Amino acid sequence: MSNITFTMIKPEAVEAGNTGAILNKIESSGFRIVAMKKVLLTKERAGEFYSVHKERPFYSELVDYMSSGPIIAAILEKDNAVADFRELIGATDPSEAKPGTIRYEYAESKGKNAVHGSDSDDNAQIEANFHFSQEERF
Ligand code: DAT
Ligand code: MG
Repeated sequence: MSNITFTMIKPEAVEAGNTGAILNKIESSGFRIVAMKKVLLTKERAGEFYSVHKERPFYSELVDYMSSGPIIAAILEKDNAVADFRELIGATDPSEAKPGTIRYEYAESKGKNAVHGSDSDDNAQIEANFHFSQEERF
């Protein structure tokens, strides 16, 4: 059965002009773009999105970074979308990401790691709903 995941292309990758290359990799890996937009998150919105991490030491750095420039937010559809997308993006720390993964190719550091990917089907739904209404999905 086809299901969804949620992704963001993060500020450093958008700023570096890697949006097209990353979207090409996503589509050529079999993901269908259901919804997509470019958006500048306020600190408040970024903080809400990452609220599960609010007790972690890197939380304020993460919120500052994710609100520092525009991101591309998208809902992606594929069989086994969540797990397959985590495989495509690679490890959180790009120095541990496998060659060929998006983070291996485009991430700058563990914090500035080019892309977000949902970690479960439940979180994919929550994150997709955070950014998109039903009317924005095709
Ligand atoms: P992932 O994005 O691979 O799911 P995560 O959910 O553990 O990783 O963390 C969310 C984001 O927070 C991650 O993409 C980058 C940032 N981050 C995680 N660990 C970090 C650390 N030790 N130092 C700085 N930023 C970190
Ligand atoms: Mg995560």
